[in-house]
Amino acid sequence: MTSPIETPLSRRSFLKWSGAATAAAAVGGKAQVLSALTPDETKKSSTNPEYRYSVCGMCLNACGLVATVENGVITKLYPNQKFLKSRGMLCARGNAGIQQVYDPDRLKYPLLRKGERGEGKWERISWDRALDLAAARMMEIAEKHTRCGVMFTPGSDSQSLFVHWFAEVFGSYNVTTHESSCLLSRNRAYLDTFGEVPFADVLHTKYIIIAGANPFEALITPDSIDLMTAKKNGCKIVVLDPRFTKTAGLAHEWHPIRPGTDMAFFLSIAHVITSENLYNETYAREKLSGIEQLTEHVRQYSPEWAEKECEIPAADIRRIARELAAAAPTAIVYPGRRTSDYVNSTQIRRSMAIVNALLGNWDTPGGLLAARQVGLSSPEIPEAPFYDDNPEHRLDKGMAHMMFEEEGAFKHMRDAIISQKPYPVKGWFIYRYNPLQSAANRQKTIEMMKQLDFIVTVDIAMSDTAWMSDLILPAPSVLERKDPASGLQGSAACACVVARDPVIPALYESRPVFEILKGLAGRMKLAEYFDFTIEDYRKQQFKHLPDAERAIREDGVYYNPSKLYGLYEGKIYKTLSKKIELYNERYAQMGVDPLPVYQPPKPNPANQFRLVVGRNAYFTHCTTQNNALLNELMPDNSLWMHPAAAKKLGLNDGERVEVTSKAGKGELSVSLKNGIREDTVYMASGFGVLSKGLTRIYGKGACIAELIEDYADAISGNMAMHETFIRVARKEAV
Ligand SMILES: Nc1nc2c(c(=O)[nH]1)N[C@H]1C(S)=C(S)[C@@H](COP(=O)(O)OP(=O)(O)OC[C@H]3O[C@@H](n4cnc5c(=O)[nH]c(N)nc54)[C@H](O)[C@@H]3O)O[C@H]1N2
Ligand SMILES: Nc1nc2c(c(=O)[nH]1)N[C@H]1C(S)=C(S)[C@@H](COP(=O)(O)OP(=O)(O)OC[C@H]3O[C@@H](n4cnc5c(=O)[nH]c(N)nc54)[C@H](O)[C@@H]3O)O[C@H]1N2
Ligand code: SF4
Ligand SMILES: [Mo]
Repeated sequence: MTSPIETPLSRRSFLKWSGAATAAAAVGGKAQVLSALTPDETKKSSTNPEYRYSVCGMCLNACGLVATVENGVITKLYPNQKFLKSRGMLCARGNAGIQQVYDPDRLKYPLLRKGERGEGKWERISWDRALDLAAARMMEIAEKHTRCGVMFTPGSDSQSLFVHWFAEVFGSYNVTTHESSCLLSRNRAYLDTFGEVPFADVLHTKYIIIAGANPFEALITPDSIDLMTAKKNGCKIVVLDPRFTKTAGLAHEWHPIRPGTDMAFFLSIAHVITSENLYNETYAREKLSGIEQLTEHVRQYSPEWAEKECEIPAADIRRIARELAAAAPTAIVYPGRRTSDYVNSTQIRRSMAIVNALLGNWDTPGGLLAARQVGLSSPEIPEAPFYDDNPEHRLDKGMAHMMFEEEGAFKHMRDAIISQKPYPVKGWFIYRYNPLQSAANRQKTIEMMKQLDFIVTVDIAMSDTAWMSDLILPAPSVLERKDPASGLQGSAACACVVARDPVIPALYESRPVFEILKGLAGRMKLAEYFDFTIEDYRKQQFKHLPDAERAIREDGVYYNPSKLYGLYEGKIYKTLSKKIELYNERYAQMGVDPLPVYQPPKPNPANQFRLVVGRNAYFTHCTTQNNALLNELMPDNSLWMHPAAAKKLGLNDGERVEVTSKAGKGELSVSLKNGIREDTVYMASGFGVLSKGLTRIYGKGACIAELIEDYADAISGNMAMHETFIRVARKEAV
């Protein structure tokens, strides 16, 4: 390929689009970092650099990129300017993706545990031996405990679909994903209101309330970038967050809401809108189900009442409700993303969805839009075998009112494995998932692992979960592999298709999970179910998209132009009432509150703080803390605490403290911040690791997963990570 980055853009506009500008913003303006993002290899001159398209895999956003390859080495990653979903951006983590490839800490060979679990003694073994052993151990478990005796946890990755397929043909329904620690309660709430999980048309909106989300640090493309553009175009941004995040910093208004009380705020907004008749009555009659019940229900939730709960002045709530209604339908309550926060998260998000419904913003410019299909076909695959000795249900069945069958709930699955009820599970296949850092209550995950006879992890790094496994299989980075096509519907404005080809061959002995599963299937008499290549698979996916392969070859991305607004004109909603449900019939039938009923959060016990979690722009969950380029920005984590709260405890900035919850403890230093409520503390995730294979961060900071107690949302089973209170004490005093 000739250089797709040599365009007639001026240097200034190139910088804008290259993401250098965005990266600088994302890393808080630490410009020296940008020079660090250029590896030594770039300095070696090459007369003939090659440019290859790929797609960033440093987080789920999958931004298009162009890699330069010189003498077989990747020397730089540029954003793909034709990739509209990320608006031509590559963030700091995306730039640092190069370090993931060449990180000396990378897993290189299959490793078999020698000593006790977690002791860190490993033997390098051949792939043949590794696959023979994994297949034999999984079959042993299947024979003794049925095929459901092996749990599968595929992470967020474009090859995870093969892990799902493998679990199906192997015969286990015990599959759970990271999603039950992420967004399931939001999905539940919007599906149960609109019949769809929507995308927000941030770019065109005029008024947006962002509650429990932080898109200027927790990057979601294109929302994070579009929010800036919308602001320039006059959009008003209101943020509710107990912390003064970067989003709060760029907003017009920040309200440090009392944690866990968002429902009070939104029910009260609904109170003002209904009691002052600020909604479109014709729209309500035609499209909404339950306007009378809602009006009656929210009568009790006045702004004066809500102020006592959420600590946002009644006058502000009333004003915001009126402003919001005046901007409708070009106004949004941002649906949010990670909603693994409270035990009533689905109902909290329902209260936000209901306000969106009152604004009449569904399917209109600057509102909430339905997902568009990008046109990929599902490949034809043989029917999975049926195993008649299997139990009837998945292990976590019925442990929440309305769990998603595909995702289940890791928290509930773990409880069931610990109790070995209703039936025993003894094996675990883990792909690109690190629950020892990402799931609440690390000690419980360790307790669960003690019940298991065989644990195999496929990862690129020695994560804590790999560290505690019996067999580790090294995976290549996304820049080294061929992936099936993925439809990125994550943005209404630019639904597209991507498909990776290797930028360089896989390093060391790493193997993509597809090859691993094929190897296992062959050893388990299941070869016929994996009798295809990724190339074959892709061909079938593109069956009805004749231009896609060429577009991906030429531009690195394929767009399927289709209608953006008005998709629902003349269509019925996929809900029981066939309308947008303010009042949810199905909930009523199941004994769940059909309209969200406010439940106050648990009060802070004396001298304890509510611990909240949240991201920053340098890190992806628990993956990039050990990345040399990003680690430089934040080498460990600290406890955010308000100076007034610290004063009461006699703590100074930077002092070491011990933090204790009912689940566990840790040690780290205190960072005094005016931008956090006095009753709340926060720390970044991914530190306090068990794994000595993460050499830059081992021994640094405290592990938040150790502290968070394991609660779950009652409706979706999504993990509830903001229900924990912690004690903080000076280290010496303990
Ligand atoms: N405390 C706290 N906990 C949280 C959250 C939080 O904000 N704070 N967020 C929650 C949310 S929203 C989510 S989505 C989950 C995410 O939870 P996880 O999915 O467990 O988190 P990741 O950091 O994405 O970890 C995935 C693993 O994939 C590995 N990996 C990275 N790239 C590759 C690759 O190319 N191939 C392979 N095979 N492995 C790779 C990493 O080394 C890591 O071990 O965490 C949840 N838990
Ligand atoms: N840089 C970066 N970007 C990412 C990711 C990443 O790991 N790193 N991960 C991606 C993924 S998988 C996800 S799910 C998304 C997550 O995207 P978001 O959901 O936007 O991210 P969080 O950081 O979890 O934001 C939650 C915010 O809610 C605040 N909060 C806590 N309690 C309350 C409360 O009771 N009420 C209100 N109103 N606010 C509260 C927290 O302080 C925090 O700022 O980000 C995606 N983008
Ligand atoms: S947001 Fe950043 S890390 Fe995520 S895919 Fe895009 S460039 Fe990569
Ligand atoms: Mo997530």
